[in-house]
Amino acid sequence: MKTEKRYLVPNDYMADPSVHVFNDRIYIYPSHDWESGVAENDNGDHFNMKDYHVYSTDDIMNGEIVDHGVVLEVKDIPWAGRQLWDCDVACKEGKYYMYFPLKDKNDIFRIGVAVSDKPEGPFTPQPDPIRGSYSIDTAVFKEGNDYYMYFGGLWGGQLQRYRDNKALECAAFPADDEPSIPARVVRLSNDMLQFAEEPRPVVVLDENGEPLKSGDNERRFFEASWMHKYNDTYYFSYSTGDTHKLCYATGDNPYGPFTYQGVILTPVLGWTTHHSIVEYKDKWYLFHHDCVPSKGKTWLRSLKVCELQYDENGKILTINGQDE
Ligand code: FUB
Repeated sequence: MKTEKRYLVPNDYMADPSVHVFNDRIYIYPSHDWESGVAENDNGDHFNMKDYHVYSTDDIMNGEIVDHGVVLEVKDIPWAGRQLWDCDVACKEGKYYMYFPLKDKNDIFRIGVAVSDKPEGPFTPQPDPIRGSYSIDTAVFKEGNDYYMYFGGLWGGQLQRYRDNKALECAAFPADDEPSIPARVVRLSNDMLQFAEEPRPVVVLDENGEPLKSGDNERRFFEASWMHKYNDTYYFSYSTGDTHKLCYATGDNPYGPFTYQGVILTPVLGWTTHHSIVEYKDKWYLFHHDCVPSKGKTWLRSLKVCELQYDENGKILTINGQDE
């Protein structure tokens, strides 16, 4: 069955949507693609983003999408080098915390925090990145009074440069028959500005209870973590990167382990695929991006949304990434 989709920001290039409901309204926190002229490479240097916009709506499929303008810029972040990649925002006690990956002056990705009194920003950056932070693609999940950040990404996301939260002398990928490099999850401190503990691996198991292997490119984690809860089950979803799928795995707590379940979205036009899943007014939605409007330019991506359906066993029905 063809899935009806909507392009959300037809007049600009936006990617990596992180979406939350704050004060009964949908808030979209995307990356802001632009034609920077940087050549395409496996490090993702062509994703040379320099600011964020925030969008909001109260009618996802048909309503007005309000652009709240520029809410944070590289030039205002004291420790900045380059490249503002996928951010996310969490709300605690009336304050909004934006978590953003950015390369520091040594070209190492760190995770920064910027704070606002409003979900639409603007956001004021903290003077330094989170202590002990590394890699990219933040996604924050609230459970009771606790907030968990999922993060990490391979290749340009630099996750292969770390083991046990320590930087390696040289980047290292496991052999194909060894467990794949996992995403990370960490509980945030009470003030929301630091990690409360050491980040832990997000282990995804296969049907035999074994961690997915590094050579299992069709299923193993690459980047773009997201967490949502449906019927008391925790759904960890992510991109498989070089095989271009959005997949998911389920577990019974925010730390996992999670068991691989299947594909949410088949490959879109473009190289990257990235998403969030959110419930609004009793329906579930998948927000993602593709490169159809830019005719396949991988660094100029456009935001899209469609409804997401579960079967009676809680399995997500696969959506065709090529549906317009
Ligand atoms: O937007 C830059 C990077 O591309 C993101 O951090 C990845 O998830 C991929 O979408």
